[in-house]
Amino acid sequence: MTQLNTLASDLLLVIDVQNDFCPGGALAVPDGDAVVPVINQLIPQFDNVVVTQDWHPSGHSSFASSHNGAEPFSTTTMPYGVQTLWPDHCVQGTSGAELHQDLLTDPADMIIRKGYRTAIDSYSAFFENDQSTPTGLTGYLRERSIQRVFCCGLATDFCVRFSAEDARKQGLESVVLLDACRAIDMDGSLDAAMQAMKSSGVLVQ
Ligand code: VGL
Ligand code: ZN
Repeated sequence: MTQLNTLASDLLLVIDVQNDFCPGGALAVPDGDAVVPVINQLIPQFDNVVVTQDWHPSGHSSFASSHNGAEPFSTTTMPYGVQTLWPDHCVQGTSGAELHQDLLTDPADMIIRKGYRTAIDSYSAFFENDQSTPTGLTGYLRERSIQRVFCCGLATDFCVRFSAEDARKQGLESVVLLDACRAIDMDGSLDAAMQAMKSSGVLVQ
């Protein structure tokens, strides 16, 4: 079990541990539910815990089904850049959007939802994919005097990656706990994520 020496100014950021990202879900991450017991051991080690929830309206622009003839896992160009198109997932109010039922979320201070604007996807817990629309998490963490963010959850190469990088951009220390993450790993996305996180000063351990 991972035993960390945490400080009162540390935060555990638990990213998108939702049914649709677990085996049997609409956008299943291989072995995704294996993170649940690991994260459940981490939660009691932190004074501050924030959980994120991918939370899309039906017909969201990141869904392949919203683009004529597009296949899931292809890409398109949005006004804010290249966007991967996904199977419909984490639709607001569906069981797929619910957090995994075994995740011990009671100690969480806040559950932050993201990706709820139809026209724009949001991987990061801090900014949507235009890299300028804030979720409000930076202000919340600043007011709570958080200095270091430990990231875990799903998926390593998308929402964990961009959350960890944005934490650095907000002047926070950023750590990714790999054994508490699982990756989608399409087209080399995991290698790319590892490179990008390390070169932006994220501690990957
Ligand atoms: C995610 C793809 C689409 C994630 C969310 O949680 O990593 N990936 N939406
Ligand atoms: Zn999503």
